[in-house]
Amino acid sequence: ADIESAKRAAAAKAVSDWFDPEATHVGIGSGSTIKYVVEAIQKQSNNPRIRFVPTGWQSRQVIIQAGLTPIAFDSLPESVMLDIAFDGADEVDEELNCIKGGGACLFQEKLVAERARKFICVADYRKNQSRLLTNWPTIPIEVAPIAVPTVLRSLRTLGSTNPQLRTTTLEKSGPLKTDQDFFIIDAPFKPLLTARDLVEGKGKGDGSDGTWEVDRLCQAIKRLTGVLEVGIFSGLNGIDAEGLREKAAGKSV
Ligand code: DER
Repeated sequence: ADIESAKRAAAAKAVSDWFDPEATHVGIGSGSTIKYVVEAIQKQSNNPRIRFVPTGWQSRQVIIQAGLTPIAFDSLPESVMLDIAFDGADEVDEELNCIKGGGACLFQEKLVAERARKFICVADYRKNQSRLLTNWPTIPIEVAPIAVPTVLRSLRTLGSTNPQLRTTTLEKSGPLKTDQDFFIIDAPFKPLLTARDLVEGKGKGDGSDGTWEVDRLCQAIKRLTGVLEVGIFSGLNGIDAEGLREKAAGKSV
């Protein structure tokens, strides 16, 4: 099936299964699949009270262009949790851990995902892999510009073969800047072990034997001085990769 219809099918199912028209705060992620999520929400609800929380400049534009009302993440009172957040992913494993950051929005995406009672990952079948870094080869990492050389060096000691600063090609000479005016490093690693792999003794998962488990690597990178955030989303309970469910249902979306 063509990819756009797969994205649209996953988005339609995610919204029909999970969107509550009585919600007051809904997180909206970044990328291309999220446009179909917003389209489906717009069709289902005309509740003027709902506020949509973006995960960056592009996400805010998608909300505004759909005629929905955005509210800035940092204007939410501390007591407010989002009812739900929808977002895409670059890869999702069997335990619904995600690689995110293909669109360089991972920092605000993680802020919003963690502030939501439920996080729905909308992913077409391409993203559905048994382990992270099977099809998507690198972990996006948001880094303070001044710290790039030292973080590149540290990533090599963690076992990344060839971490690269993300530069745009035609649009702009020099590195890509995030919504926080930081840089992105894309760090390749071998496919990441799941928690079940550790139980089954498939490796230590702490880098000492060349294998890394999802959360251990996320924490090891997060600790590096100069790193703002890491494009590994794990342990977000309530995460539900609609694309996986579509695939599980055997629909060739
Ligand atoms: O950057 C991200 O994590 C995005 O959610 C993104 O990579 C997913 O993009 P897509 O929906 O265009 O595949």
